[in-house]
Amino acid sequence: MNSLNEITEFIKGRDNFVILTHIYPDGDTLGSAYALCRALRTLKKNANVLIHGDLADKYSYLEKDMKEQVFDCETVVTVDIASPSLMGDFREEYEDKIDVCIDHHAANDMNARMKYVDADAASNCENIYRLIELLDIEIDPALADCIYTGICTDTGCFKFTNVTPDTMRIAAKLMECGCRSAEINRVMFDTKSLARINIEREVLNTLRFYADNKIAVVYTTRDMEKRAGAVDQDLEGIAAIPRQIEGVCTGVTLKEKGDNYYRISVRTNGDHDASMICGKLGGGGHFAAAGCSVNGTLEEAIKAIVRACVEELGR
Ligand SMILES: [Mn+2]
Repeated sequence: MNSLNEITEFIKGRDNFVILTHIYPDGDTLGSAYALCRALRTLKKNANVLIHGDLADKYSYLEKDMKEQVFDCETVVTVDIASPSLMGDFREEYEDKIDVCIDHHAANDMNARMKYVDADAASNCENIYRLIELLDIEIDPALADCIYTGICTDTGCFKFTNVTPDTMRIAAKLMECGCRSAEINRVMFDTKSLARINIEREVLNTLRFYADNKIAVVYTTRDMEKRAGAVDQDLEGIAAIPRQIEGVCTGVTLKEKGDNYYRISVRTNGDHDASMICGKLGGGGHFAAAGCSVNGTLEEAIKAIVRACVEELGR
């Protein structure tokens, strides 16, 4: 592990930066990368960001007014990447050439010449903010937007237990620098695709209760997804819906993946062990969130998972 001061000095002496983001890019890896890229360019250095696939529309402001630069790569930086397996398409070319790794995952197992991991940071963008402070760069509104994006998305809009007083202090500084916090919050948290709303409407129609309303079950089928025009991205977080109902201890979501084949997600309120429930059907996961797969008709699958949930409720 290196200090941020050491990394700052190293970066000052280098040029021609390639900044790598993780697969299935989220607001934190993207915000970190574009923030660092903007900062380096402010220092008159060459820098590009590499991402997997196209930048999703809702993140387009991150790269506003930035053009890809042409240069031979000299310095490789990874941001918010916890493990080589998350490097995706970039692994083959860059895995053995990483100069600087900046991250906030406790389990980080990257190999890099210099490494800074602060597992107490709610978002990697908080690390990037500190680095930019040490580089003594003035934070303009576009740069502030990038950093703010990672902080708000990794904290569920400042809602999760990972938020620290420092998280709030940095967010306050970013507001003073002119970040568009309300607009970014709206796009990240209060905006859904029409397909998502359509699938939610159908999902709510499938709602059933068991065990004195303590267990709530919903499901999606391939037909429903087709009618809604929903792709995988639109189904993200659907499993959280049944657990949101007041009084429900265990929320179950079944997703039809093939003929007589269902992927099941279980979310509990923390009093009951979701990994135990899913373990009974050959799955596993965490205490409050777990999953398993079941072969059979929809009704058979529901019966099997509800039985497992009832057993756990009675324990
Ligand atoms: Mn992150």
